[in-house]
Amino acid sequence: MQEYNYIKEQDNEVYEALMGEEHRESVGLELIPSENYVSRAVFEANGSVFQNKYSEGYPGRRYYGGQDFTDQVERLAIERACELFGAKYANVQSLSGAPANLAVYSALLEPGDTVLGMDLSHGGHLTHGHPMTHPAKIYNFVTYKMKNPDTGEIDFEEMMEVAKREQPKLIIAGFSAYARELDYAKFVEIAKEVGAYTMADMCHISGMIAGKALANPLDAGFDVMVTTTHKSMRGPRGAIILTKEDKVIAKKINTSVFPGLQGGPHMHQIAAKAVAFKEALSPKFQTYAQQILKNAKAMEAVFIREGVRLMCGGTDNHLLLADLTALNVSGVEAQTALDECGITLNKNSIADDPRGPMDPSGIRFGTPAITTRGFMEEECAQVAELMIEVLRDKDNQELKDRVKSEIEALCLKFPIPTSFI
Ligand code: DSN
Repeated sequence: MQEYNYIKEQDNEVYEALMGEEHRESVGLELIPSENYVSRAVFEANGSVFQNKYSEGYPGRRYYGGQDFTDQVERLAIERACELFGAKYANVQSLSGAPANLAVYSALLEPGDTVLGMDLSHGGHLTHGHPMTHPAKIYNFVTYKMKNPDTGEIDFEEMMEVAKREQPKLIIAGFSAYARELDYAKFVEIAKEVGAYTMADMCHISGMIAGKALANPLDAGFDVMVTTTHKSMRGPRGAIILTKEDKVIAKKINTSVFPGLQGGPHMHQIAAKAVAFKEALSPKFQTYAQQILKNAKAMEAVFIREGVRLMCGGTDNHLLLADLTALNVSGVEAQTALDECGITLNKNSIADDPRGPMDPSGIRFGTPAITTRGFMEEECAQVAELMIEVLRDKDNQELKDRVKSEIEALCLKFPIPTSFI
């Protein structure tokens, strides 16, 4: 457990909240597929002296003095990000996923331009055009869907038709609730046909791309790739934007991030990204990335065996989406019951969900965080079995108490690691 001696001494209220969260994370399982645990080295960099510095601009071209070490650490982050993903250019200043996506839109589009992205209800992300977002007020978003939610097959014929009709300037591949590998070459083919840029929003799966366990969209010819750094990458909260080799696009993106959308970069976060990227470059990270996928398959096997409907028919990546309609449990009820047992996941809409987004039919869960803890297929299957037991009898307090004890025992056996090496 982390010591917070200075906070303890001067701010008891925050100290209590910190202790509460430390305890919650140590005795419960994190199955939200976008969450993870960072090493102490990443923590240290994120809480470091770089927090104190303003560094508007880019290495070698800053507006303020005193930049010897900010330049050093930002260059390290850039070099390592490029090496990880086979890119020539990287912007490592973007604060998180939503601003990173907006930075790419602002770099490549004019207000009113059309963007083609995956429908939110079929797995796309809020920032790919949900009407409540600011980008949706600036750009015209149109969507593509899965042809068959039970296999996850994307309807590329429809996508081509929509692209020809709507003439998008940008086509997005990427998702936050979709469980199959994407055929990136197909996206590039359609984009070429209509003269659109391609952007891969790989926030969820970048850890597995970095770890060579999943395909890299930059290798298939994507213009730009965006990813957060705190999900399967096991880095600090933040994002990066990568360009394979087009200098003009990379320059537009840098200008769009600063001064277009942001002021001083968060240098402590950039230092922590550099530390995380070094970890991700190690062979151990490749083993981790492979294990995330094996663990998701182990959970998939249990859900399929028990007859629970999985969207996409299963998973090729780190996440699973279960439709609980047949179990007569809503996503909210499932989330609440499992939370009581120390299993944290999120309610989630299923494709064309008949229920609303705040009370959807499904749950979304995944394996990056439990794999960081050291879980293998056996433990993941055990967790899936416990989940299904609870879902089938969600009001049984005795059962939930027993499951909670079993989860706590697993957590004790697999404590959150402090060191990456
Ligand atoms: N909130 C993240 C997720 O859970 O997918 C993405 O923004």
